Amino acid sequence: MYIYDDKTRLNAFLDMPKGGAEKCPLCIIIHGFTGYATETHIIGVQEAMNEIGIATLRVEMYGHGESDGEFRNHTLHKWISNAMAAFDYVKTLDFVTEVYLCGHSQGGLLSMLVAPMEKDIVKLLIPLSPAICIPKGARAGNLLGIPFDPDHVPDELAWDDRTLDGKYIRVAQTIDTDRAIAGYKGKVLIVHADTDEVVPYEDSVDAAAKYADCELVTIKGDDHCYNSHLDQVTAAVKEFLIRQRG
Ligand code: FER
Repeated sequence: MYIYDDKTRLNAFLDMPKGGAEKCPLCIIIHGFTGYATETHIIGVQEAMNEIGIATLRVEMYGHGESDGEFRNHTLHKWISNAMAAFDYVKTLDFVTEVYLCGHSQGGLLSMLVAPMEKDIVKLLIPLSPAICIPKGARAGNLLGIPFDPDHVPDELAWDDRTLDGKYIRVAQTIDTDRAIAGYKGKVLIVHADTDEVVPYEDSVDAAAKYADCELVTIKGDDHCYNSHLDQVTAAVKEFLIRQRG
């Protein structure tokens, strides 16, 4: 199925709880930078939620997966707009009793930024290995291990076989994660591996302490996408959701 953010077509997957349900909560799930909705760790979280009676809406953001847009032109502002379009869609679904928001890495950062914007309806927030380092790195002049002058942002960032327009950096420099954290008073679960090779685990420890009501689950000895212990991630997510629902 597709969700439209004005003329941008976003590819999305709506999955209902196992065994069906007339009315149920729904969790929006967002992938990370260069990611997509059918990655193993995204499907793992989706299936875990469907198992315990929660519908999921996995949405592919601008320039990612089968959605419109070029990767090189994506920015966090476009992703924020895309996520809000997903909220508009969810608000039209009569079967939805409560809305949760979950994202991995850049999608985890996005979930943290959008939660305060939609705080009247986001009942639970679940950032997975959130890439809090992106705004920090954009301001400090280092993203993806590539150094640049943050006061004279380059036209593009190039690595491997990919390029990212400089506007990604210009936008990321403006993102205020602390303000987003302060603006969301609902319950939060952060899950992060302590040996994440891409996004610093310590940023999640700091964020968890700053949130009004946050639990941090540390996955020991795993990588950014939980290739060793995805089962521990899905168990933590399920346990949190079951406990919150009572
Ligand atoms: C970076 C570190 C992490 C970065 C992006 C990420 C663009 C995102 C990772 C992900 O979403 O998986 O320096 O720069």
